[in-house]
Amino acid sequence: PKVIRRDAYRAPEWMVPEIALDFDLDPAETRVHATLTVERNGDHDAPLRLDGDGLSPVSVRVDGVEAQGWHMDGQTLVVPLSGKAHSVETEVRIAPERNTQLEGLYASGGMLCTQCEAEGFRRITFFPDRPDVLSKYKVKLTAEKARFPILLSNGDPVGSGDLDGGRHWAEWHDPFPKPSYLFALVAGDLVANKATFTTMSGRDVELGIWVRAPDLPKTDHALHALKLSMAWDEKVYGREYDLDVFNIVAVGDFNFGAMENKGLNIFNSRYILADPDTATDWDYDAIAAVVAHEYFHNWSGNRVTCRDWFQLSLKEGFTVFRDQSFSADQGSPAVKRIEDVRGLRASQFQEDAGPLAHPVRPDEYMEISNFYTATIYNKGAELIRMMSTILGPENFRKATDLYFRRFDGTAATCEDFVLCMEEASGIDLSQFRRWYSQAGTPRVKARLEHAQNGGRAVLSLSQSVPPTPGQPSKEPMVLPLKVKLFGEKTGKPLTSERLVLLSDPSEEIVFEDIAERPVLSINRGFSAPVIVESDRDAADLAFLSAHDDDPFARYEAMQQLMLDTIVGAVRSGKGDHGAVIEAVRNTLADDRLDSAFTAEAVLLPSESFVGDQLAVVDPDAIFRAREALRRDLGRELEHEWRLAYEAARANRFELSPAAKGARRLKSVALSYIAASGAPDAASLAFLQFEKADNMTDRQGALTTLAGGTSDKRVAALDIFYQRYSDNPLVLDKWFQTQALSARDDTPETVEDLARHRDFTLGNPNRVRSLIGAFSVNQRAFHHASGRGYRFLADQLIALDKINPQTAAKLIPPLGRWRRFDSLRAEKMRAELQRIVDTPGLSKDMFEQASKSLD
Ligand code: B3K
Ligand code: ZN
Repeated sequence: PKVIRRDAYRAPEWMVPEIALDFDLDPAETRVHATLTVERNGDHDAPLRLDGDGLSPVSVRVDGVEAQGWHMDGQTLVVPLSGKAHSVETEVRIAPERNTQLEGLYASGGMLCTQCEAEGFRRITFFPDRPDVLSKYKVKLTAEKARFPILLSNGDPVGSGDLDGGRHWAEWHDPFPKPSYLFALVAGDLVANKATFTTMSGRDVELGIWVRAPDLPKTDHALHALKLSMAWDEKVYGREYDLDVFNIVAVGDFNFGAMENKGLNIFNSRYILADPDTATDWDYDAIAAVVAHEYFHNWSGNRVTCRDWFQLSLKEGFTVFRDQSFSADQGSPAVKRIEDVRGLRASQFQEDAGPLAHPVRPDEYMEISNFYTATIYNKGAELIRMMSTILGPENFRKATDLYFRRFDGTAATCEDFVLCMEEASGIDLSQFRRWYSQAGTPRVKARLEHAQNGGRAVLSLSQSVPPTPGQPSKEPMVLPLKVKLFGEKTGKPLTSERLVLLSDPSEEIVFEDIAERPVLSINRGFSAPVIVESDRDAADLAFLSAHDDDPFARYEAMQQLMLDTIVGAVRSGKGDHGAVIEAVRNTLADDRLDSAFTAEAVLLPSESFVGDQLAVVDPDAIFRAREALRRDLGRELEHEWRLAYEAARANRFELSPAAKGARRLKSVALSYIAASGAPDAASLAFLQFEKADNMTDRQGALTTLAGGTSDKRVAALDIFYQRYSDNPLVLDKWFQTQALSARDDTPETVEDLARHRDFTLGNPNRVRSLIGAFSVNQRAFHHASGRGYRFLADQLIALDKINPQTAAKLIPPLGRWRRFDSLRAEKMRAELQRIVDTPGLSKDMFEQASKSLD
């Protein structure tokens, strides 16, 4: 496959200011007629080249007459044109019901819908399918009225009517020029939960969340989140919505979370549907975050779009930052930051340390679908966050205002964004730009020295960025580190918080008048996405976990203490658990903390995060060391866990942050009670399972039971299955809970589940809930026999034929082979090789698997 390079960018040869699309919709055969108004861009005599994928033209007309001399160059339609502007018409036939890739126009649950980002539009019609070609769309949809009573597209509705033979039509016009990746249509038997939102300038917008009739009662939360998002973007960024309608449609088969098509968002149903019986608190929060994310794209992505796909983080990093800030404002900012950092470490840090590491603005790709990564999204969001920290809130807002004003209606670059940051603030970000070009997670070494009586403390900082594929050596970065010192004796702050901009390879920071031994609090709020290595010992970390006034830093100190303890135990074979137990005891006893924070703070770092600290990952040793600590925490603090459990149990079900926090702590406490080996743990869990009036409690209890050996385990899994067998989103939880189980027999269980009658490779959510979950279950996936690797490769080879995009996303766990012992590494490589050698492999899979082998 061909490699696309960022520096090969050329402006489009032809622009398409307008397009009219006429769809005759039918699942078996849909006719697509397109009329493009094309304009030569610049002085050249190149023909018009229109991207296609699996299309062959039924007819090609230029300025109303049958075209002469057109030809196909591979998948591309080449039309010679003589003048400056023409009208070009094409007609193609496509078969949505045979589209299993879920890209382009496809069928899902009886409806027809589209997914075009990044390059799906070329599977619908011939077009210059690149984000810097912006067009005004007029779309006419015709379909059988009984099967497809609702016909939606981008923009505002302009007309509809009935036709002979039971068919009807609807027409939509979108006044905002947009790239083809933002095109969407939906045809189906749908109902809407509707509301009106009045914008800041007093315009009424009709909102609609469209679902199949039985799902209507589960749409209130998404609708509410949409209204909150619209108000938040007005208040925080001054951004107002711009069409008369805003529609969201939920579909059951979707390759990722959701899609920000102009005025017609299409969502994976798991990010829309919720009621207490079927959705967890986590689901509720994720729905609000994704609704907000897609809505925020209306400005950061749609009004200002990307010049080319190398600029993807321009819209994704910025929009993730915006949705993170929104969620922080709805609940606890500290807990939100903890969750985001946990996610960043679990996915992005691993990506940055492996064979698929790439810069936030990549230099090359084979298949752009492979670059919708944690680096583009989450590290990209950290870059925006760092700039907002460096600029301060007022300058940051000035800079985003400038960006939106200057680039409205255009396709911009990451560089354009940084230039606005500089211009609005007067701050030079030359060196900061390396964050866009250098891959790899920076490491910071921090040593604090205190002259006994002199009162002066010196913080020595040094930084390095590890080599990554294609980037053997790195330049120093700008790292905004929030730092503060605390007095060990008094427990009080000795300094105010300082923002240190570390930009040299090493620097010394001096603090005067430090009267007592200081303890270092660094990278507070996770102000820079880096790995900090400090010389703080267990006592310092325990101290910070109790006294730091930044909740994130408090959490971080506890995590580091737990991590050091587990890593120490893996290395030496025996664990000293005293410091962790005392720190957790103090945290549980601190009644000023809210429950959600406490629940996060007392959770042990994941097995895979422990693995990331070791030169060679030994999954079994890590599991044993971590379980031993869990068991001791359970036993030594059994009384405290029971108190916490009982206190949380007293809460009634509601969706307030306090009640959600209580449920979170309840499930954590339950899992520690089970870890203690208490004889009544299984019956406690089973009771919670049976009596639960919400999915958070029910799934929490099921998770505890599914990870254990009690005979209640099978009963609970059966009851759960029977109760929800007609609800695909809840069945996903049933598969996932078993795939994540710590039981010894998880590899067999997962192999059996892949043959279960409810398992299908056709639905991406189901695939992720079983295969995706299993592949991040460190101990089960890395079973020494290699059966986990073989299972994953078998599934991915089969899935590649159905849905290459979803298959390719699941390659990374195999690409971690360098981190394991040679026996495992060889088995992992062999499976990657088997994938690469598979005849007819997709470009998506080839890129991921071949890069992972290197
Ligand atoms: N922009 C889409 C992601 C498209 C993924 C294409 N492979 C959703 C989002 O980030 O909001
Ligand atoms: Zn996005």
